[in-house]
Amino acid sequence: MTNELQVYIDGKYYPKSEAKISVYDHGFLYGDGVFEGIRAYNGIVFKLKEHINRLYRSAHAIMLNVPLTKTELEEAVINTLRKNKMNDSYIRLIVSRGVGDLGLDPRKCSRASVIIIADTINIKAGNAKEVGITAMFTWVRRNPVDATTHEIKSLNYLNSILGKIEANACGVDEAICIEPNGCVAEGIGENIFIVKNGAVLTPPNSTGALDGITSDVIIGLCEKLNIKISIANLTPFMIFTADEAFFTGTAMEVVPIREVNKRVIGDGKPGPVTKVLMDEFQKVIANSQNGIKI
Ligand code: PXG
Repeated sequence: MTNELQVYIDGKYYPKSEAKISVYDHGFLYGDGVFEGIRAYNGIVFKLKEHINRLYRSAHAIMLNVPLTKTELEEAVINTLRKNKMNDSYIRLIVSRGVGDLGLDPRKCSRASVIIIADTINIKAGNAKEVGITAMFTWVRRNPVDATTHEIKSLNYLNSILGKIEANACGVDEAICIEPNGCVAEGIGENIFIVKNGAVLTPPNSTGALDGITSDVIIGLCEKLNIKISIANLTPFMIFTADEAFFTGTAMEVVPIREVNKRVIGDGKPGPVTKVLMDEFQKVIANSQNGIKI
């Protein structure tokens, strides 16, 4: 069993088959906790500080005390990768409210738990980057900003899962989520962008979309490359009639969208601006300097 993945739970490592948390953990009982999905490429954890900062913002919003400092958390992520001898990985960092009783009151949970899973990244996307994926607007509205907004990366992802169930049932690759006012928010675990007349547009976080780390890189790249970039409310009509559309996220990176609710986007092929941004994103990964070598 020496080759088993080692999972970090509260300062100790457990083989994957023995890495367990209590059924009384409020993360399990109520989705009460926060998480991050992080990638390591060739020995560097991509945007680790940004992910840890976002985790802390999510925790702050739900009044969850992370039991480690940001530096300790960074070290714990790096050490988990070292322990597993992993240079390329998909890392799941979780801070759960911890063990309480069966009531909702988080005061019963005396200590939050930190869990770090460093797994291999399994890109099932096939040739999605070359041909694009299909998407659909789902009937499931995004969690409103005055509810369990997706600005908080909480353990409560049922909203996204409902979107995915709908996409699966319709034979479509990914769901796009609309916020309660009717504007487009994001994918189920990706931010969304369109290109219209050479300009790039993406919705504001006030639609309840997550402040994506990949999307921040893309916005920065547009600025660097002198591509006009606007943060603007997007309607479903604007998506249908876009010249190009794409998703961004840690897991899928940048992926073109070729069809939305059976409307072909542009000419149905990855467009020129999308292609430039996909290439430039790969360069950012390759030149990534802000990581600690694993
Ligand atoms: N919006 C939401 C709601 C997300 O959960 C993104 C956007 C993209 O953000 P980043 O920072 O990754 O560019 C996410 C990302 C997966 C997966 O395996 C992805 C996410 C969560 C759970 C699973 O694709 N989050």
